[in-house]
Amino acid sequence: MAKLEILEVPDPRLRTVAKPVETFDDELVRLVEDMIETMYDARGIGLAATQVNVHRRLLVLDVSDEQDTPREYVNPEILDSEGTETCEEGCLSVPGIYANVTRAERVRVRARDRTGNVFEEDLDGMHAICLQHEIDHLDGKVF
Ligand code: GNR
Ligand code: NI
Repeated sequence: MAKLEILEVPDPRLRTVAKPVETFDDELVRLVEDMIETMYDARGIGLAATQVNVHRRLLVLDVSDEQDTPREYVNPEILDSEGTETCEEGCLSVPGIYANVTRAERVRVRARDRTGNVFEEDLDGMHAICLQHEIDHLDGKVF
């Protein structure tokens, strides 16, 4: 596994809109593993591929207290969302800055894992907030 460099503002590469992952190969498996390692090393609860200068639609997150439950979402799509919630968010690409962001409180997401298996989940709390934060990165947005 390898730790990847995290881009920081005002790097214009953070504004790139990521394209779908089309090939589920060993290189993708390695990228997912490296992103999980990079997220833990940086003490983040999520990381989007955009932040490591890979402009493909995948993200990892781990909102567990023990930081032992990494999750991966390849080509995530929000199918449905409900409610609103405002949270003070941080971002590894914007060190030292915290901003109040309002997002959906609950989301239903469809995505694939590193092997291409499709799954759907209903998320709430930090899990929902973090997923939406990471999808913003894939769309070239930084809070
Ligand atoms: O580590 C992170 N913490 C965080 C806190 C509140 C809302 C969102 C986040 S995501 C952030 C890691 C990051 O920058 N992911 O892109
Ligand atoms: Ni971020």
